[in-house]
Order: sequence, then structure tokens, then C-alpha cells
Amino acid sequence: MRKKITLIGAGQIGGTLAHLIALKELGDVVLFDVAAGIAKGKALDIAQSSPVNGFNVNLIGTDNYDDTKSSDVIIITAGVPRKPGMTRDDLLEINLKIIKQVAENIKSRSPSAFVICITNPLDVIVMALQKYSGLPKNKVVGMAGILDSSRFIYFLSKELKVPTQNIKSFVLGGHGDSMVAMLGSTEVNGKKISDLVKEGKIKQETLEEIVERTKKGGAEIVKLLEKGSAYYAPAASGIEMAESYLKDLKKQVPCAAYLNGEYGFKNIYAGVPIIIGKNGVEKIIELNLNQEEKKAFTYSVNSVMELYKNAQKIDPDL
Ligand code: A3D
Repeated sequence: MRKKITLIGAGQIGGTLAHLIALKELGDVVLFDVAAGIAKGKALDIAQSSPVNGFNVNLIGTDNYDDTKSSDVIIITAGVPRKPGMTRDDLLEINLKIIKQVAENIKSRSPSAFVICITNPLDVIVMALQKYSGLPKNKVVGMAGILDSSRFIYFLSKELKVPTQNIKSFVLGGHGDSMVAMLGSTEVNGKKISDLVKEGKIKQETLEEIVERTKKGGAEIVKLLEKGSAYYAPAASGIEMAESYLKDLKKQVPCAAYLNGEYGFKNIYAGVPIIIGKNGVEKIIELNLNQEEKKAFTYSVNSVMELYKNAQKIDPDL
């Protein structure tokens, strides 16, 4: 039987997710949005491309949560994106309310689903989603690290004129301006990035500029688009997580996962490398961070904790 994938939020990312799921035939798609017309229109539009693209999955649009019942995977993008000049944290109050409603509806209809959250501010929203829904912590994860890492690798590949496939790196911590590019684990054609700096292949300041551009990668696109935020790369990143779960690929990917003592933190979601397989988050990989990375990671997780305290002030249920 085909898997059932529900997308809560049929906006820019939701629509792109639906299209990718159909093209990859990952499962049948339920596109849910409070704006029913958008969900129905996008589902119908994508379904009408099936004769051309040759995929065989069902797509429906709806504003009725009953249609989402017994989903295998749920990807949440419901909420408001940034406008130019806004930080992700500015979205907290409005998106928290939305996520509470979404969580209650998931809990009652799809308690066994693997749930991927994309709504910002990511780390705090995914933590709130887990609390509100009561779903197991290994089944509720946030998408951010794959996107941030992908941006970093792309910028490096352009600078070094090396195919992206030949670069290994990842970005950890919270999905905000304090995210941490793991330079100590960054390799280009199997060589450490620090060796490339020593050899003069890339200047230290250029590398720092790329790290900065990665941190502000989302804002750069918000500014260019003028309306809305990035959606192609965020959707592709969410799909990588869903696919690893559905096909039990056990990929190692950086995601916002619940920490229970790993990296010295407890009771908080933050971006770390995890293994995603048929059981959801099957393992959290603990990397050996150098002093500088440890400091930056701690700072980043502390900023997530601070923002979570603000969320608790907004809603004492948290
Ligand atoms: P957008 O195109 O505005 O789509 C959001 C959709 O959510 C709209 O169609 C709304 O109608 C719908 N919606 C609003 N309230 C509800 C509700 N209560 N229930 C169901 N649907 C609702 O935004 P988008 O798709 O561009 O972005 C969605 C979210 O993802 C935003 O919060 C962004 O900030 C976030 N985002 C996160 C990343 C990460 O890397 C974590 C990257 C890019 C965007």
C-alpha cells in the first residue's frame, strides 16, 4: 500500500513539497491548508501534470483534518514566513498559536506519524510541537541543518570551483544567526578545509565571509524575493528527511532533534547530526567538537533556550 504523506500548510514550501513527493512517487499526498482553495488548487494542478511526468500517486487538497487521518509522514509548514527586515524570532507569537492547533489535530488523528516541522522559528516551534502533540520525541524533528549545510556547501563549491558532491560539511546548532558551520569537519575532495587555507587555495577571510553568508542565507533570499522566503531548497531538504524515514535509508543528516544529555544539553531541540530510519530518529551522532565549535554550539543552543523561555511566557502550557 502506498504511504500517506500529509502536508500541513500548502503555501510556497507546501506546494513544492507536494510536487517533489509526486515526482519521486514517495506516497499519496494530502495537502491541508486553512485556505482550502490554495490546497485544492495546488493538488489539482500537480495531479494534472501526472500524464506528462508519468507519476502514479493521488493528491488531494483539503481544509478538513479528517482527511489527514492515519498519515505515515506529516510535514508542517503552516504559519507565516518572514518579511524583509524580520528575524525568524519575530514570528514566534503568531506561529506558536498556529502550531498549537496543528499539534492537537495531529495527535488525535495520526499519533504514529513521523512529523517534520519546518515552520519558524524552527527549534522552538518543533519543541512546542512535540510538547503540544505529546508524540514521541524520536518521531518529531525539525528541518534546518540540511538546508543550512546545503547552502554552505553550495557557496564553497562556487568559490572553490569544486562539484558540491565532493564537499562534506554540515551546519549545526539553532536555525538562527548563531548557527555553527563545522569547519573542523569540512572536507573538500577529502582534504580538510584548514589545509586548503594553509595552501592558499582559499583565504581565511573568504571562508569567514562564506560562513557569514550561510548564516544570513535565508535573509538574502527574503530580501531578493521581497515577498515570502526561500522554498525550493527548504522543500528539497524536508524531502530528504521524509525519504530516509519512508525507505529506512538510515541517512546521517543534520536536523533539529531532542537532546537528552547529548552534547551536554537536556530537554531542548537543537541542530545535530542524526540517523533517520524507519523508527524515526534512530541515533544522535555526537561529534568531537573543537574548542571554538563547542563554544559556538553552546552559544547557539543557549539562544534557543532563551527563545523557548519567551515562548513559555506567551503560553504557560509549555
Ligand atoms: P507560506 O507560503 O506563507 O505558506 C504558509 C501556509 O500556511 C499558507 O498557505 C497559510 O494559509 C497556511 N496556514 C496559516 N495558518 C494555518 C493553520 N492554522 N493551519 C494550516 N495552514 C495554515 O509560507 P512558506 O511555505 O514560504 O513558509 C512556511 C514556514 O516555513 C514559515 O514559517 C517560514 O518561516 C518557514 N521556513 C523555514 C525554513 C527553515 O529552514 C526552517 C526555511 C524557509 C521557510
